[in-house]
Amino acid sequence: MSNSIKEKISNVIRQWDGPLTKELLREPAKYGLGQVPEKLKPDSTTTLVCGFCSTGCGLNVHLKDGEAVNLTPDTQYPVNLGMACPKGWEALAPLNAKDRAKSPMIRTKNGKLVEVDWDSAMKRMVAEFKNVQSKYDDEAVAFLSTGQIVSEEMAFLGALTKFGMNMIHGDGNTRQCMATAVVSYKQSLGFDAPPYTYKDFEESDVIILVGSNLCIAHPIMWERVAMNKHNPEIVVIDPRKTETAVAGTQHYPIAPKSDLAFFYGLANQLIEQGFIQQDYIDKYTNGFEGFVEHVKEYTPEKVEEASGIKADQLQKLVDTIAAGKRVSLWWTMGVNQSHEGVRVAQALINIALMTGNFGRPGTGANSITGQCNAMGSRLFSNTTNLLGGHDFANEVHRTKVADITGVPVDSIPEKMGWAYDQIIDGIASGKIKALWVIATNSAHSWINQQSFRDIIKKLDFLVVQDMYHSTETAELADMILPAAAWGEKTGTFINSERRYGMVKKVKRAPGQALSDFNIFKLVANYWGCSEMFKKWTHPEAVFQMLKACTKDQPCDISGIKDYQMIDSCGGIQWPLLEGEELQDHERRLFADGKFHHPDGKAKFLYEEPRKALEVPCQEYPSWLLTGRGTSSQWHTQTRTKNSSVLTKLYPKDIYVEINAVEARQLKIEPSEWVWVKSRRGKLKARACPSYHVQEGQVFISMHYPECNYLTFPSFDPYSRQPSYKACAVKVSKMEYWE
Ligand SMILES: Nc1nc2c(c(=O)[nH]1)N[C@H]1C(S)=C(S)[C@@H](COP(=O)(O)OP(=O)(O)OC[C@H]3O[C@@H](n4cnc5c(=O)[nH]c(N)nc54)[C@H](O)[C@@H]3O)O[C@H]1N2
Ligand SMILES: Nc1nc2c(c(=O)[nH]1)N[C@H]1C(S)=C(S)[C@@H](COP(=O)(O)OP(=O)(O)OC[C@H]3O[C@@H](n4cnc5c(=O)[nH]c(N)nc54)[C@H](O)[C@@H]3O)O[C@H]1N2
Ligand code: SF4
Ligand SMILES: [Mo]
Repeated sequence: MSNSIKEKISNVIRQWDGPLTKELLREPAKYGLGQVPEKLKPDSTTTLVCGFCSTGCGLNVHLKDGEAVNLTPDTQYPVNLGMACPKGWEALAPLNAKDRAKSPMIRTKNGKLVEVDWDSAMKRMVAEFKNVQSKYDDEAVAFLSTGQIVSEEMAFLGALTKFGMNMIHGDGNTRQCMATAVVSYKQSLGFDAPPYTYKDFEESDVIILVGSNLCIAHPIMWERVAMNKHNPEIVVIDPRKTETAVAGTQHYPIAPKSDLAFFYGLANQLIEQGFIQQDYIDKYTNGFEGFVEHVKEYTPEKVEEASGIKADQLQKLVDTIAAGKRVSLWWTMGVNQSHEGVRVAQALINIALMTGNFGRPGTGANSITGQCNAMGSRLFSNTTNLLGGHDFANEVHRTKVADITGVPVDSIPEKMGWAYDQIIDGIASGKIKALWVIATNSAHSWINQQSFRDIIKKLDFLVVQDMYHSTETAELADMILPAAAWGEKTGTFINSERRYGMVKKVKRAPGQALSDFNIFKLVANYWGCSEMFKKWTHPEAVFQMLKACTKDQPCDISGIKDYQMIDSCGGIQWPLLEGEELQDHERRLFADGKFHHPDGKAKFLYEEPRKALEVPCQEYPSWLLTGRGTSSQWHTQTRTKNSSVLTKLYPKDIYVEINAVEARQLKIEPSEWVWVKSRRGKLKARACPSYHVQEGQVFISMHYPECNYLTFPSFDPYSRQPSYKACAVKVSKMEYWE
């Protein structure tokens, strides 16, 4: 299709997200609501970035009579080169589900949710929130948001709540997911800057995957590994023999939460045996001497004691790294979700730095992101930093953001708000009385679920803004706001390799559902602060402001002209400076060895390992590991359960993987229902005996709502990310009457 037709189509799509004021309520059809959608070019194709995982595949969506009818992976898109996983292929199916929220709903006194119009919903929400703020204080209203809406929406939410509605506390599900990577990069490199490009999967000769089940969690990144022509060693460090470990060339089944001792021991051997790049260390880093001293005590014996990995196996890994010319270390939730995840991630960064595996093709200490726009939330959610990686406490930063966005500088708070767990604690202690939850399903995904549910009852008012009215969290809500979903609205995502990609409206949202962007606009109107947001007219206007916010930051994208440029380039990685020509589709950071600390050097950071707060004991003898189950399931399943294709590809019932020898000892047969109990709760699951989990460990996938009734609430002290993958449980046979 020619570019001019593409441009016309995207212009039409953009019109659908036109300005919205109270007028919308008088003339809904004019704004694409109600019965009369404005038609797209009848039969055409346009490219969108997938709305599930952070890989960010390009999908060609085919329209008929102005509505998306099906899709095919884009063969030209530099990320996926014509491939998609089952979720990508089925991305349109969840939009047509029966349980889509089509109208705002309010819970009546008898506990029933009833449909109301937007006017009543907005009046009620604003009244409840203002009431709480005047009865307690401004901080008594908080929000929980997401890595799964477009950056323009996240930014609007963060600005509206913190600048317009005087909130201080707001966080997102990115805390459950990426907080550890953010903090570790910030402390070590001076900025949250994942350095890699996907081409590095193809260019490495040693790929080390730590706590990352790439084959099912990021299948198209795995396809990029499969395209590697250097016959790479693929090393998997994971307590379980995952799909990725089976497909790799070396597996180190370390004991759960022994990573820190293991990687310090590995570093110690690399240093002792002289496999380091002293000139790189001298030129580009600080603190190496202290690190050498720190790791000295991590002898192979100590490593074996902590991790179960024997000296000769450790040596094999040392030799593999030493022989590698381009070694890359990649990590995901096995590292981030830990009581000491920040230091583990930094242990990986340290190894990459001291072996000179940074900034060159096929190298790096690389955090793989999770959700489609977790990277957007890291820069633009206005939670852990002020828009664009700025600092709330810095007056110059506040002034810059105020000037660009048109909000008064004194409306920008000087302090950062609480983290997710602190917000929940705040509800428990009565400091937070109203909560607005946007595009996350806390009543399934948050840790230690029974406690969460007990606490949430203490709220005076809970608003849930979701594309479905049936989520576990929506079921607890006092009010549901119906949101348009991916494919029904416009904006940008940033993928794992820092690539901006377009999301477009290719379908009309059902009923009265509005894009999150337009919901925020409505709230601003009813709150009485729309004047402050008069520059925030539509997603692309916000994009231009966010772009201006990134100027002179490491994530500077002042060289991206507009949406059209992102669209026609197949996505654009940050940074791209003003005047810089986009010459390469695969750009990595730190080729010049210049890091973002004031002295330009990276830091070696390390600490004594700490024991997990709950470990297996006589009564609860097994570690519970949790995580992704299949490539066809997405998180709390609100979307993937609505595809008849995907539901055929994963087990219907919750299952627990248990070591086959232990299952035999317990006389447990495959598929038999068993109890799994922890100190906090119990669940019934089908037994799945296998040799992929070690003795003394079991695995349950997070996609089933029961899973988090077992998990233990401990948190990394620096990132406050929950440690979802370590608690003590007991598996037992069910009695015949149970
Ligand atoms: N199909 C599918 N894909 C997804 C998602 C999904 O829901 N479904 N979610 C997306 C999101 S948001 C995320 S964050 C990513 C997550 O992607 P991954 O992190 O790859 O997935 P997980 O299964 O959560 O965890 C990875 C591995 O960590 C291991 N692990 C547990 N404890 C430890 C430990 O102490 N040390 C080490 N080294 N490893 C450990 C587990 O055994 C598990 O195999 O996936 C993304 N992709
Ligand atoms: N035990 C255990 N628990 C875990 C994990 C684990 O490994 N183990 N992993 C954690 C991780 S890494 C993550 S990222 C979290 C994920 O946890 P959640 O964020 O709770 O999971 P999702 O199911 O993705 O929830 C997204 C919600 O947003 C809705 N939604 C989708 N699109 C839109 C939209 O455009 N607008 C609006 N308003 N709503 C939308 C969906 O219907 C859904 O209800 O789970 C965490 N929980
Ligand atoms: S790998 Fe991720 S981005 Fe690509 S199609 Fe699958 S879910 Fe979508
Ligand atoms: Mo995640």
